[in-house]
Amino acid sequence: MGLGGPSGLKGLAKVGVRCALSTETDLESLLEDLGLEQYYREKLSLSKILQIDEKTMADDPGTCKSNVPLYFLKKLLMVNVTARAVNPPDYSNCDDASEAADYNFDDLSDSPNDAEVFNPLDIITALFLCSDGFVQQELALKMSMCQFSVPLLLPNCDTKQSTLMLWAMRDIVKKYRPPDLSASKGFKEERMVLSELPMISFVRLGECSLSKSEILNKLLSNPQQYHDTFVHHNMKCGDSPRKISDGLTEITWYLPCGNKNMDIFSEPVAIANLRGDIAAHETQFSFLCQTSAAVFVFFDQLEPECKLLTNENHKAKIFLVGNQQSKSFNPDVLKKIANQLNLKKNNIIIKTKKTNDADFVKRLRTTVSIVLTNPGMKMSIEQMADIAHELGISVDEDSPECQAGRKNADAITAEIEDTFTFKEKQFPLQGQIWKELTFLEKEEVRLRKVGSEDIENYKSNLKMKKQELRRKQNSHAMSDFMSCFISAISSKERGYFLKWMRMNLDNLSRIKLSTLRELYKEKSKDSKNKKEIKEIDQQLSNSSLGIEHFFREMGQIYEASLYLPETDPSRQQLQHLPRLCAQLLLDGFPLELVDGDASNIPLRWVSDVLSQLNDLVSPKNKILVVTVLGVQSTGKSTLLNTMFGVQFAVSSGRCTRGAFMLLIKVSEDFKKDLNCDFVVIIDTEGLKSPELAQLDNSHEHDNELATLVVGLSDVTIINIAMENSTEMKDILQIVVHAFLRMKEVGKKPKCQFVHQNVSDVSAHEKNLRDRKLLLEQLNEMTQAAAKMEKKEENKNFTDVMEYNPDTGNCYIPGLWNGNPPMAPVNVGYSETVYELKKNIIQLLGKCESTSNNILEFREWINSLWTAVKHENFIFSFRNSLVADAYMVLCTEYNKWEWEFKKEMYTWVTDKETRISNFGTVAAKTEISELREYVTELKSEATTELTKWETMMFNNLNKYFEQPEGHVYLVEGYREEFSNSIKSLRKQTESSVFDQITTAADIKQGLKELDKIRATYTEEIEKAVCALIDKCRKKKIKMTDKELDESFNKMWAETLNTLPFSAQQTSNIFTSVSHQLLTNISLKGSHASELLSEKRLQDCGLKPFTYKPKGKKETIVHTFSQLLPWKDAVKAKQEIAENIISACNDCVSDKIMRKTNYHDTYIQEILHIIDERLNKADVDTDIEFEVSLKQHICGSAARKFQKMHEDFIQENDPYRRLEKNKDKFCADFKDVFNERDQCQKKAEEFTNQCLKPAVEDFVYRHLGLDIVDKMLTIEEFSTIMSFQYSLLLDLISKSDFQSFKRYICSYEDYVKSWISDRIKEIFSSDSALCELEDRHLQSCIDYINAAIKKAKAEKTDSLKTFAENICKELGDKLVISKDALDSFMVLNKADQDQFAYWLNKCVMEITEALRNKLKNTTFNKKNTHLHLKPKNELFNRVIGCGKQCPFCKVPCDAGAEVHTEHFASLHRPKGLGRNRWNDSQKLTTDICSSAVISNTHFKCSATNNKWHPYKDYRTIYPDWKIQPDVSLEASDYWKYVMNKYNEEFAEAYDAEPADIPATWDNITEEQAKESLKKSFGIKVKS
Ligand SMILES: Nc1nc2c(ncn2[C@@H]2O[C@H](COP(=O)(O)OP(=O)(O)OP(=O)(O)O)[C@@H](O)[C@H]2O)c(=O)[nH]1
Ligand SMILES: [Mg+2]
Ligand SMILES: [Zn+2]
Ligand SMILES: [Zn+2]
Repeated sequence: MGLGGPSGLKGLAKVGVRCALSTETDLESLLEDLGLEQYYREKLSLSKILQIDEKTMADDPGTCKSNVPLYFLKKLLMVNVTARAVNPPDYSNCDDASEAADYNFDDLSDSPNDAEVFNPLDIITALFLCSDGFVQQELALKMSMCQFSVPLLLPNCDTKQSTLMLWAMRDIVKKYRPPDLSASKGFKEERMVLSELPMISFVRLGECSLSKSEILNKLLSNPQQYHDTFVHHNMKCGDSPRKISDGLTEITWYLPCGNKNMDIFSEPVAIANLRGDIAAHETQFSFLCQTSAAVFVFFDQLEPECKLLTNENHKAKIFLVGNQQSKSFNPDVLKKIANQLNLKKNNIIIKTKKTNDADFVKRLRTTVSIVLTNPGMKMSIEQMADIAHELGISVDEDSPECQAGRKNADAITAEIEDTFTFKEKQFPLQGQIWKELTFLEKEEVRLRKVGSEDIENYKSNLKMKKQELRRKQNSHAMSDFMSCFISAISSKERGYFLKWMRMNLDNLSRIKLSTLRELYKEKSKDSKNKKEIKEIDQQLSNSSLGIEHFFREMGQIYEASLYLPETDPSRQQLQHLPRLCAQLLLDGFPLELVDGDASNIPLRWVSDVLSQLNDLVSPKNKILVVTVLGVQSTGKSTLLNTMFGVQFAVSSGRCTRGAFMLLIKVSEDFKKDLNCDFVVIIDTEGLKSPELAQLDNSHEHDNELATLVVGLSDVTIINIAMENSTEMKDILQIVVHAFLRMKEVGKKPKCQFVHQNVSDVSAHEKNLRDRKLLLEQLNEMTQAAAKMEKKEENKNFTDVMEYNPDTGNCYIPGLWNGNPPMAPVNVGYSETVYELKKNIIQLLGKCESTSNNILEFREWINSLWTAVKHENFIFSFRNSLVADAYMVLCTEYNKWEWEFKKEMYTWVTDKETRISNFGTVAAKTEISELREYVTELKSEATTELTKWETMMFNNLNKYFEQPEGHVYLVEGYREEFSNSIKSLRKQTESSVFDQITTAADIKQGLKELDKIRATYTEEIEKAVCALIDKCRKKKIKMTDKELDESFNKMWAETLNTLPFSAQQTSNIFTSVSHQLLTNISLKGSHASELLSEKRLQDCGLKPFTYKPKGKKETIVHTFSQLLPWKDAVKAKQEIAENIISACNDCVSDKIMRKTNYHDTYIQEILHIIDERLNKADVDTDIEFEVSLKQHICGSAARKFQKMHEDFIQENDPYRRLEKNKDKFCADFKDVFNERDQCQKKAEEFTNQCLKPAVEDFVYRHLGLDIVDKMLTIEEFSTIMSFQYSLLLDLISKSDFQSFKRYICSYEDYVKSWISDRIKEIFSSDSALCELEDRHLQSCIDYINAAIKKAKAEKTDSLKTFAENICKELGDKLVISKDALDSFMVLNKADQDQFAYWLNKCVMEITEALRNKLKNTTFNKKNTHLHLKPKNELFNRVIGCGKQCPFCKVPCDAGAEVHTEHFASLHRPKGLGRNRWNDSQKLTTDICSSAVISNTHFKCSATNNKWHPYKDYRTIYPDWKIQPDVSLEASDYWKYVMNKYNEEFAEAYDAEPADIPATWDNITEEQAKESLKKSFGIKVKS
C-alpha cells in the first residue's frame, strides 16, 4: 500500500487557475467542482460553518454545483434527514448562467446541462477530508442523529491513506436498553466509540448484482418504516459513479429499545460497510476481518484461488452471500472455497429465484442474530486503533494537538474518583463560601433580617462579612488542578483540551447522572414525590461535574483576588483570566452567565470578561441576543443546537443549570441585513412547575432567571410542550411578569412561542382556537401580573409585548421519527426549526433600535441582575443607559424650552415697546384704539405661541424617531415631556397676556394725562410765539434779563389760564386687600374670618415670625422620633422666610421699572406664595398661610403705594410743564435772537430722548444673553448635572458651614451659588462687554439708519424731523414723550445742519454709554436687567421644588410636569436633624435603604400611625425612592456625615451619630466617584 504523501495535491495551491485535466488528480478536480478546494489545506472550522450568512436564509443551493456540499452541510447541521437530497442542484431555472458575457469554454463541463452529478458518498468523503477535527465530530454526530452511517475508515484516493475516524465519532453518545435491562426498564447510555460491541461487516468481492447497501438498509429497517441508513444505488444520485469514496468504510449501530416486538436484534451491534471491491482495498478488508465478529462477503463470481478470503490472520467468521440469479454465479467454485474456508451451510447465503427480497433479508437477519448470540469478538472502536496502526491505517487522533490536549485533560480527570469530593476539595471557592456570599449579596438589598438593628449598621456589618468571606476565598491557594486547567486553556491546543475535558468528565459522571436524570424525570411526573425529587435534584447537582465548574472556580478566584491590594502579585497573576475567557467565547465556547447552583451571577467576572471581549472585537462589537425560556426538559437546548449548530448540554432530566451564553458570528456580507456583528445565544435552565418550585423556593430563582434573560434578549423564544396546558400556564405567568418588567424599564423584546411535539402538519390552522385561547390566557395573566406589579394600565399581552398571535407562534413536530434509539430525527422537526430560524433572523433584522454593543449588554446584565436581587424589580431597576438617555433627553428638552422662552421674551419685549410708544409719533401701528391694539397683539401672541409650541412637539417627535441614543428606553417619559410642553405654553401664554395687558393698562392710564399735557404744551407754545412776535415788534434789542422777565410773566399768565386739577392717587391697599380677599376666600370662611382680624395697613411692618397657635403641634417623622417641637417651628419659619424673600425679589423688580401699580402684580405674588406653600412638605395650617400672606401683601402694598404715588407725580402735567420751563425759556431766547439752534437741539434730543432709550434697550436684551451664555455651561444643562456640580463644589470646599447651608436653606444656597457662578463667569471675562457692545452698536446702527431715512424726507420743522426719526425707531426704543414735547414748533433751523450735529452727538453718546457700562459694576447692572439671569437659571435648576419626604433632598426630574418625583441621591436623615428620641443621637438611616427594609415610620401624613417603609407609596404616591442599587451611591453623604458628625450634632443641638464601621473607610475620592455614578456623569470634569 503506497503512502503517497501530501504532495499529490500540488495543483490545488493554484486557486482559480484550472490545470489541464491530465495533471489533476480525481480528488483535486472533484474538490474543485465541489467548491471545496481551498478547504483541503485550511480546513473548514466550526466558526466558519456556524456563522450566519446569506446561505442561512436560502433554502437550496440553486443551480450552482459548487454550493452543494455547503448546503448539504447546512442541512445536516440542522439534522435534516433530507440533507442528501440537495444533490443534484436544481437546474430548473438556469437561464442567467448562459447569458454571462465572457463564456468560458474551459468550463463547459460545469454547464448546467451537464448531466454529471455527484455521488453523495463523494460529497461526504470530500467534506470529511476538508474539515478540521471539530467539524468532523459535528458531522459525525449529526449524521448519526439522522441515522446515517458515519465514516469509520476515510479514504484519501490521492495518498491512498485510510484514516480511522475515532476522534470524529467520539461525540456520539447513544442510549439503549439491552435485554438484561428490559425487565427493570433501565437503560444504558454509552459513548459509542467506547462501547465494546460485536461488529458485523459487509463487503463486496468483485462485481455484485445485489445492492449490498440497500439490503443492509432493509436489514436495519422496521417493516413499517424503511430508512436509508446507507447511501445505495437506487437512491437519488446513488448511481452516479464514485470518484473518491471507494474504500470508504462506514459504520452504524443497531441498538435495541427493549421491546421484543419492535427490536430487530435484541443485542446492540455495530454494522460496517466497505465501499468498493475488497480486492482493491485489501487493507480495509483486513482491518474489518480483524475487528469484526463476522464479515459478510457479497459476490457474484468467485475465483477458485481466493487468497483474500483465506488469510489466516483473519479472526472474523466469514459468510458468503451470493446471487443465484446472476449470470456469473458458479456453485462449484463456491463449494470449493467453502470447503477451503471450512464454512458451514449456515455461512453461505444464496439468493435463489424463489427467495424474494423480504425472505432474503429475513435470512440475513437470522444469520446475524445467530452470530450475535455468540459473537466471539467484541471490540470498541477505540481498541481498533491499535489494529489500524498495525495495518498502516492512520488514526485521526494521532495529531499532536489532539494528543497534547488529551494528555492535559487526562492529567486532570484521571485523578478524579468521586465528583462530589473532588469538587469539595478542588473547588473550595464556589462551594459553601460562594453560596454564603450570594446570600449576603441578596440580603444587602433585601434587608430581611434587619430586625430592630440600625439599618446602616446592619448593612455595614453585611459588607464586612462579605469582605471576610472574600478573605477566606483568598486564603485558599489555587489547587494544582486549577493551575493545570488554566495553563491548558492558555495553550494552543485548548480546543482539543476542552473537548477532551468535556468528554472525560461526561464519561465520569454519565452513569450516575443518567440514572439520576431518568429518576428525576420519572418522579417529577408526579408532584407527590416532593421530598424524593428534592433529594434527587441535590444529588444531581452534587454529582455533576463539567467544565463550567472549572470556569466557575476561575471566576471566583478572579473575583476574590480583586479584594487583594492592587500590588499583590497573586492578584496581578490573575489579571489575564478575563481575556482568556473572552478568547474562548470568540472560539465559540459558552460562558456561564448565571450559576444555577448558587443562583447568582459573578458580576465582576462576567463584566470583565465582556469588557475584554469588547476590546478584542471592537469596533465590530454590536450584538443581538436570542434567548430561550421554557419548562425543564422540553428540548430547549436541543432546539438551540438544531437551530444554530451549537453544542449546549442536552440530556433528559434536569440538565442545563443557570444560563449560558455563546457567540455566533455574522458574516460580513450579511451584516447589512442583520445590523450586528454577533448573535448571542442564551440557553437557560428549565423553569420548574410550581409544585416543584415550592420545594426549594426555586420560584424566586426561576423568576430571577426569566427576568434577566428576557431583559437581555432581543428575541425570546418561549418553548412550550403542548401536552400540558397547566404547566404552560405556570411558565407563562413567570414570562409575562418578566415582559411587564421590561416594558417598565423601557425595553420591549420580541417574543416567539414555540409549541413542541405537535404531530399534525396542519397544526397552524387547527391551532387557531388554541392560539386564541393562548392569547386570552396571556391577557388574563398580564392583568394579574400588572396588578401585582402595580402597573394596572397594562391590560393586554400586546401592551407589554410585541407579539402577533398569527406569526408569533411556531408549531414543531416531535424530534424523533419513531422510537429512539433507532429513530432518525423527524424531517418535520428539522424543517420547522429551520423556518423558525429564518423567522428569528428576520425578527432580529427588524429590531428598529440599533443593536446594543457588548458594553451595553454588560450594562444590562449588571443593572438587571442588581434589580433582580431586590424584591421589587421595577422599583429597583437602574441602568446607566436609561439614565444617559434620560439625561440627553432632558438636555435636549431644556434647549428647546430655552429657545421657546427666548423667542417669546424677545417678542413680548418688542410689543411692550410698541405699546409704550402707542399713540405717540413713534407708534408703529395704524390702529388708534389701544384696546383694539391689545386684542390684535393677543391674537398675534397666540399665533406665535402655537408656532413655537408646534416646533417643540416636532422636536420631541423627531427625537423619539431617531435610531441612536437608545431613545426607546425613555419612551415612558415622552408623555411627561409632552405635557411639559403644553404646560410651558400655557404658562407663557398667561404671562405674555399679563404683560401686554399690564403695559396697555398703564398706557391707558396715562392717556388722559398725555392729552392734558399736549394741550398745555400747545398753549405754552402759542404763548411763546405770541411773546416773540410782541417782542420783535418792539424792534428794540432786549437784554437777556429783559427777555427772562417777559418770559416769566408770560409763563405765569399762561399757567393761570390753564385749568390745573391735582392728580388723584389711588389707594393701593384697597386694591391689594381686594385681591387678597379673593385669593383667601377660596380657602373657606374660616380663612376669610382670620383675614378680617387684621388690617392690611398694619401688616408687614415688622419681620415675620411664625407663632404657632394652640397646643404643641406634632410633626412626626421617621421611626419613633418626633421632629422636635422647636425644629418644626424652625422649619416653618424657614419656609416663610424663603417665600418672603422670593416675593420681595418680585416686588423690587417691579419697583425698579418705575411703572404704575397694576393688579396683576399682586396676583403674581399671591401665585408665588400659593405655589411655594403647595410645594412645602411641612404641613401648613391656614393660620400660617393667612398671616404669611397678610405679611407679604401688606409690605408689598406699602411699596406699591409709594411706587404708584411716585409714578403719578412723575407724570403730573403741571410738574412736567414746570420741569421744562427752563428749556422753553432758553428756546424762546434763542429763537428771538435767531441764534442757530441745531447743535443745541441735537444734543438735547440725543441726551434726553435717545440716550436713555438706548441704555434701556441694552438692559432689556442683556439678561437674555447672560442666560444664553450660562446655559452653555455643562452644569446648567440639566438638574442632575447642576446637583452634581453643586455637591462636587461643596466637597471640594470642605467647609462645614456650606454643607449646613446647603442642607438647611437649600434655595438660598442655590441662589447665591448661581449668583456667584454668574459673577465668576462674567467678571473674569470680557464676555459681558462684548455682549453690551453688540447691543449698543446694533442700537446705534438703527438710529443712524433712522436719521438717514428722515433726512431723505424733507420737512419744514425740526420737530417733524425728530418725530420721523422716532417713528422709525418705534419698535426698538421706548421714546420718552416728554423729551419730544419740549421741541419747539417754531424752530426752523436747517435740517441738514441738525442731522449733522445729530450724527455727531450720537457718536458721542455711544462712547459715553460704553464708558458708563464699563464702569458700572456687575451688581448694579444686574438690578437694571429686565430678565434676571439668576431667576431664570434658578427656575431651571430648582426643578419642581419638591423634596424627598424623608431626607429632603430635592427632586431631580427633568420634565417640568411629572407624575413621579425622584432623587438620584438620598442622604442620612440625621443630616436633616433627625435623631433618636431617647439618646438624642443623630440617625444614620438613609431612606433609600429604609424603603427596602421591613422597618416602619410614622408622621403626620400617616396620622402618627406606624407605617411600613416598603409601602411608603401609599402615603407619598408621587414619590419614587429608588433603593441604592450600587450600595455605594450614598457614599458621598456617608463620607460627609462621618466627617462632620460632631459639627452637625452641635449645630442641631443633638448628640453625634453612631457611625457604622465601614463608613470610616470611605475616602474623598470614593465619595466623589459615587457622586459621579449617582448622577450618571460621564468621565469628563
Ligand atoms: N420525544 C421528544 N424528545 C425530545 C424532543 N425535543 C428534545 N427531546 C429530548 O428531550 C431531552 C431533553 O432535551 P433538552 O434539550 O436537554 O431539554 P431542555 O429543555 O434544554 O432541558 P433543561 O435544560 O434541563 O431544562 C433530550 O434527550 C432530547 O433529545 C421532542 O420534540 N420530542
Ligand atoms: Mg437545556
Ligand atoms: Zn430621601
Ligand atoms: Zn419632582
